[in-house]
Amino acid sequence: MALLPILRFPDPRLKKIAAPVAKVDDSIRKLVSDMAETMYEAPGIGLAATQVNVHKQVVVIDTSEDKNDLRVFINPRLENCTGSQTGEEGCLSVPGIYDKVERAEQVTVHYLDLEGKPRSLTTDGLLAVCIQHELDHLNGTVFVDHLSQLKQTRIKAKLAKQARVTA
Ligand code: K1U
Ligand code: ZN
Repeated sequence: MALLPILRFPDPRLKKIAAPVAKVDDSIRKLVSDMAETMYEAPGIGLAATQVNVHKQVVVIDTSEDKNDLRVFINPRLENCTGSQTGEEGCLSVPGIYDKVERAEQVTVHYLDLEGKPRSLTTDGLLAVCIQHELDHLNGTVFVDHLSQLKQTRIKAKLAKQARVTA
């Protein structure tokens, strides 16, 4: 296993659109393993391959308290997004920034598992939010893109200042 470097907003590589995985093979399983290690170490509750500069449709999520319920979504597709919920989101690519985002309350996601088998999951609450946040990453969208231009400008200035201080 290996820890992978996480791209930081506003890195333009976070805007790339991820390609579908043609075959779920050992290279994809190794990527998933490395992404899971990176997510747990961060720590975070989700990670999209885009964030580690791999532009393939792969997502890992674990919203459990005990960090023992790893979920893997390959080539995920959302369907039947219903209702709405608004909650604070953070992002490992936007460290130290949290803000409210409106999302669907319930979603169904179709995806491939680690054996390449088609699966689907209908869920709500935090897991539904996290799925929507991670699928946004695969489409080149970061949660701050949902905020006002004024907030985005302030966030960019804050992150640039943080980067100068830590340089
Ligand atoms: O995509 C990411 O950068 C991961 C992100 C996922 C997420 C968080 C909140 C709402 C929607 C999606 C994070 O994991 S940020 C860190 C975080 O939320 C967290 C960290 C430690 C413990 C619990 C939560
Ligand atoms: Zn994120």
